[in-house]
Amino acid sequence: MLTEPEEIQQCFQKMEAALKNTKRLIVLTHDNPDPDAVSSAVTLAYLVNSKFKIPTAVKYSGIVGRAENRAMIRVLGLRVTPLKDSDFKRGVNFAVVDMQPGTGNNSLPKRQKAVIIIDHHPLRKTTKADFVDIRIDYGATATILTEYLLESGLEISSTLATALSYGISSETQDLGREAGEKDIQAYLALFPKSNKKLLASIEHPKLSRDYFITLNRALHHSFIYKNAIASSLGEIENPDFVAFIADFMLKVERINWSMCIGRTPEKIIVSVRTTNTKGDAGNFLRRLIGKKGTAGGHGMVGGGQIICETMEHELCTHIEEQLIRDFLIKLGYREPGDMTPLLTTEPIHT
Ligand SMILES: [Mn+2]
Repeated sequence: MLTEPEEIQQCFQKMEAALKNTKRLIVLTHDNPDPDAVSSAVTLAYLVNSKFKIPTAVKYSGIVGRAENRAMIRVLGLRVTPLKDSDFKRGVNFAVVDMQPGTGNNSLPKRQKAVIIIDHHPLRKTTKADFVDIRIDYGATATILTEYLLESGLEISSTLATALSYGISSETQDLGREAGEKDIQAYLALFPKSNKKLLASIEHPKLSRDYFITLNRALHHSFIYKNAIASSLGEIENPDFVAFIADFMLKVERINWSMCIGRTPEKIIVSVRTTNTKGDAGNFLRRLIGKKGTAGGHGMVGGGQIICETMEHELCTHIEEQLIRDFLIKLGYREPGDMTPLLTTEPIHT
């Protein structure tokens, strides 16, 4: 069952109150936004604009790297643009979706408070806004926004329905990962309104040659130890590749835990995935990264980053190797010395 209409109506009232001094609202996603973040942001922007007559814009930092995510923005013609310094003006307020300020995965400056926060990650102690809606039992933030949209009485365009459908399905790996009844119901409600042809073209995009080059590198730099796989990509241009490889390597038979590390000029980026529904990947990664950086996530998905702009190359490499060792130790392996290359030609005995 979806959330009771009365409850959603109360959310609208609180949201309207939170926006009373807002002349213009910028809806900000986390950095390098994924389909859950983008679809949630465009839906919130539409709701606020249509219901409360406040001009809105959707902004992000970082890059949209994954081919599917780029395709989604392109084929649906979604208006999302990079956040600029000039966006910070008097009367302009911020809403954030699919993230919470101070997590390390977003570019909302410390001095800028958000008036609205809508998210499905665990509530942080520091999270404060005039309107906060955090539902950690939801597989996707897009599910929360779908409930809002369904209850708003506004027209649901096929563009929004398609974006939200893809937001939910990609975030939950086709409703298989961390999806609950609400995610399924929201997806079903959107299904008749979504454009299947566009959805298919988003899900099966053309891939750049750079994709194959990085994939090749990932295949050659992936190592297996018992039920765990670790992939080290070195320097990458597209930060999204780290999460993609972490997901992809979980497909290897007998593997239950996957970690991928890559490095941009600014950050070491780490993704952890597990098939263990009680794996608590977000906390797992937070403990793994510790004070070196920031991390978050949910049960089967974790992401983190370590700022490395001013670090020597060797130190970065050392940190990455240490992370892989700690990853295995945290999984309970005492002597994680010999990892087998994924592409070994030797028969593997397990
Ligand atoms: Mn999400």
